[in-house]
Amino acid sequence: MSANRDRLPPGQYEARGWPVLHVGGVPPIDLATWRFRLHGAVLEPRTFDWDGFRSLAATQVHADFHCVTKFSVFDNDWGGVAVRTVVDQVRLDPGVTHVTVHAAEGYTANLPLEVVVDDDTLFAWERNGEPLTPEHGGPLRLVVPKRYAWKSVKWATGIEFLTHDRRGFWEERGYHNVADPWREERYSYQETAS
Ligand SMILES: Nc1nc2c(c(=O)[nH]1)N[C@H]1C(S)=C(S)[C@@H](COP(=O)(O)O)O[C@H]1N2
Ligand SMILES: [Mo]
Repeated sequence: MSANRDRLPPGQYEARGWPVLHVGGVPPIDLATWRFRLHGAVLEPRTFDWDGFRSLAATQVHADFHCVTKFSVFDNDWGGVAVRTVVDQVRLDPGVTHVTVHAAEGYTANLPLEVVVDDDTLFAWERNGEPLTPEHGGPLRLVVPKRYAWKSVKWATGIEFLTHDRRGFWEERGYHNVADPWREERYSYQETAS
């Protein structure tokens, strides 16, 4: 299928189905006590409960998904809230350049602010019309189609706004800070000094 080959970033293959991949176990999450925090370099931090978060304007994104371990999953229909919409709920300090997205049990990923608020990024609660299952990051995960999927943080608990870059869980452990699959930015040793 040559049309699909054009959609595969270098070194990737199309997965059958939707693999599950994460470090550690699936964290137990109770929607009654679930919270999502916007904090760090903001005028006033905000905390959402599940109903409050779900009342934000919803959106849909159609996108492929690329894991650094080389599987890609085509044609995901994600439903959730645009990251832009979430970020707009707080007033950022003028110096904000990056974010850390936090997850249950200490997993994190870092992204430049302009990347995390791109048109195709969202906090998703649904894929292909079905609620996200716990093993795929339910109730809420980040989706960043233009980056390797380790940045698509499952079980997201909040955004920390930063005035400098700070490497996340895998970025500290040898993965590339940028992680663009089309440039095959898998490992930190590929990073050029700038
Ligand atoms: N909280 C958390 N999010 C995570 C991970 C993780 O270990 N913990 N693994 C990442 C990796 S490496 C990938 S490939 C995707 C896998 O998502 P999936 O299991 O829904 O396919 O989740 C990402 N998000
Ligand atoms: Mo991954």
